Amino acid sequence: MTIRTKEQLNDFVKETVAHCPVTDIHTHLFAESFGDLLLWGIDELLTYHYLIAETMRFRPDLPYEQFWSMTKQEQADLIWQTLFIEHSPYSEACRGVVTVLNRLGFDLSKRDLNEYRAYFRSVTAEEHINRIMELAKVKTVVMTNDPFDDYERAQWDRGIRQDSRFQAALRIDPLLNLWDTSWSKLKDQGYNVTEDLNEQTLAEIRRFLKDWIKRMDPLYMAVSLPSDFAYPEASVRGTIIDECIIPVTREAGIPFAMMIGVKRKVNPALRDAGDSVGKSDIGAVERIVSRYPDNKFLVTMLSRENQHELAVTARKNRNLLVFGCWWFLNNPSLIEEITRMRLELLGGSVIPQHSDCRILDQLLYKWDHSRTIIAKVLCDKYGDLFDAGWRLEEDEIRRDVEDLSGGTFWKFLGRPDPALS
Ligand code: REL
Ligand code: ZN
Repeated sequence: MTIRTKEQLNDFVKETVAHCPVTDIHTHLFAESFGDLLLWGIDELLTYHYLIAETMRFRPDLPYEQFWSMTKQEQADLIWQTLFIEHSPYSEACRGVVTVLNRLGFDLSKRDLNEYRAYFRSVTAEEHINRIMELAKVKTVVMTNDPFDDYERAQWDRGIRQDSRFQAALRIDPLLNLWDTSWSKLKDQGYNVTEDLNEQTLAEIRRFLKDWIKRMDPLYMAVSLPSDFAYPEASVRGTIIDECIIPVTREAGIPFAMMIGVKRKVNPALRDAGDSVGKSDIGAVERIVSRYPDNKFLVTMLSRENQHELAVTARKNRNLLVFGCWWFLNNPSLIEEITRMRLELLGGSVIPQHSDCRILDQLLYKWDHSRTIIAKVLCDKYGDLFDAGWRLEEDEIRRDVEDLSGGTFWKFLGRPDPALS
């Protein structure tokens, strides 16, 4: 049906974006079969590292070690008291908790953590996964799977029960960022490597990657990279990228996902909350994607300053797919600015958002909040077309929204969307 008025247009866009099932291409969530790796519930929500960082700002006299020595429930109580009772929870991470509690139907006027806790104790992980994914309208999530993590490796060794809603991504940070300690972990896994990157070691790294690709069937191979990431580079990282990552991902037909711009552990006492951001050199991205036109690259960058040049670089290289507003960019003001700019430069050949959820329940807020902004930007873009005399069919809008919600991702991978089969 053709859309005839601006009002009709806005209503239809909002409705379509709000209800379109999404593929969440980067999360830290896990299928139930991974056991304790799957985090959910109120105490996990409150002890999200974003909220730990915010709490510590209001508690200058609390020694970090004292916080870490508390039980999870005590930490959650302190965070709730500090960020939700003594202050209003309008930071994006705090607002997220409020959205989740509201979407789960809790009485927010009571602000009673124990009542929320009782609910979470009363449901099983399986029930909760089904409920959250349905409410959030997320059909597929991509996990972050780390073959260097002993607990996770043990789960793969036991044999994972498949749940096609949870797809794997092979994460290899230790290989590229911490070779001086990770080479011995490869050795422990039976690969004949030495710290020196000789031909045999490089061949064994390739064997390691191929074995894990076979085992996990990942949608892509991923790494987070520091803000001073350089390419090409005569370094351990540069060598492993050229000699191992590039040929192995090309042969497997999977993208190499680079998440660039993190400064790890600027405040180690904050643990996971102690990482920060730095501006990166877009030249490194330009050089790697243009040097390997037969490889596919998924790229997200952490600093606001890199966003425009990243979108321009994607215009020049069709093997580069830009994704998400990562971490410190996942705030309404920045999502709006970045999404607007990307749609203007790239049309629908972009993945506007991923959630980065660490806790299952967060799917509710991360996607609710992002959908509202994506719809707002789309209304403006379609509205401009409307003013210029272009009349859209409902089916055309539906198609575009499906692409932005995951269709573009699956086409880039060259794989069918498992949720559609
Ligand atoms: O995948 C990553 O490297 C990051 O997204 C995480 O390290 C980070 O802690 C995450 O929670 C950010 O949202
Ligand atoms: Zn992440």
